[in-house]
Amino acid sequence: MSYILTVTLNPCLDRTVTLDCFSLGELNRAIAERVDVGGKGINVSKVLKNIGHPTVATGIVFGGVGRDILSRLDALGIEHDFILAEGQNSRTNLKLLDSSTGKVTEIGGVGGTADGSLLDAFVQKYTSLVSEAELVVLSGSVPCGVPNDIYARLIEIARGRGVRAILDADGELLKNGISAAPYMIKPNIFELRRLVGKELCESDVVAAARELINNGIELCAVSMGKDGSVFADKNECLKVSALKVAGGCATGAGDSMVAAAAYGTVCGFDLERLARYAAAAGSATASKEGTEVCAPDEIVAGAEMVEVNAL
Ligand code: TA6
Repeated sequence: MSYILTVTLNPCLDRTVTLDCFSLGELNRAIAERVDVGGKGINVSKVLKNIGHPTVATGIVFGGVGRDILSRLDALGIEHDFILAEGQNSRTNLKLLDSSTGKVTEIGGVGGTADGSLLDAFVQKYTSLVSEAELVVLSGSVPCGVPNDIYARLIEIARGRGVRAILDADGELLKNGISAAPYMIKPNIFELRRLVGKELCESDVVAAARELINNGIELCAVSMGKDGSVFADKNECLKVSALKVAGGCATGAGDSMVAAAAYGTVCGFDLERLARYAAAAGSATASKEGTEVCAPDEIVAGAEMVEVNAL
């Protein structure tokens, strides 16, 4: 049976530490702490697993932390096929949640370095896995040593095998990836601002999304947190509201949007249904602790509650 392949070149352990009130430069005592396996592509696979849709996670992991990541994927029942490199460690990302403000301060850890032979081994594995996939999600940052045109290269390999690609990246990785015209991209508002090089009001977001559609992207989604999201294809452009959530940690919300969009794509959803599912998935995950992700019944229920307006 085919599957949605997710690529996480720089997976991580997400350590979320909850504080009463974060005081910079002082001793802060945690009131709660949890560790989740993370990385954008892995978070996408978590949601697809919850939905019950076949998924395989691949990428590169390093050392003992890497083995911990793989054992956590086993515990979640997520099928995976990573390159495991010794001598370094995959990163641990720290998220400090200040419960007095709800704000999360993130500190991205230092991971391993993927030199030429290690990256070649991954590309060889990827080429084999993507040949059997129905769709591929390329997501997140990359380790030191990986060139910033890697996603463009992986998109071309997928296209050569008739497989559509969804890209969720930032900076040069996103810019170079767009040049390979993936099927869909999902920048958040900050990533889109960096891509176009200017501040963006909502009408600017719509114009930027439409410009990307005119340049070969078939579906552009822009996530804007509590301000909702915009979904554009060559026929229409929709603004979707975000559901109000109490508490939780927004980490992984964008990944859940990507997962629901990937699911909607392979299921042949129209734009509105895909957008509703994606927005509901993002809102549901934002209500969870750490990088816990949404459940299918939350997606279906939330999809009926979000507001959709044609722009
Ligand atoms: O979107 C949430 C998340 O996947 C977390 O796991 C967090 O560690 C971060 O994104 C990793 O993103 P990056 O772009 O650094 O690969």
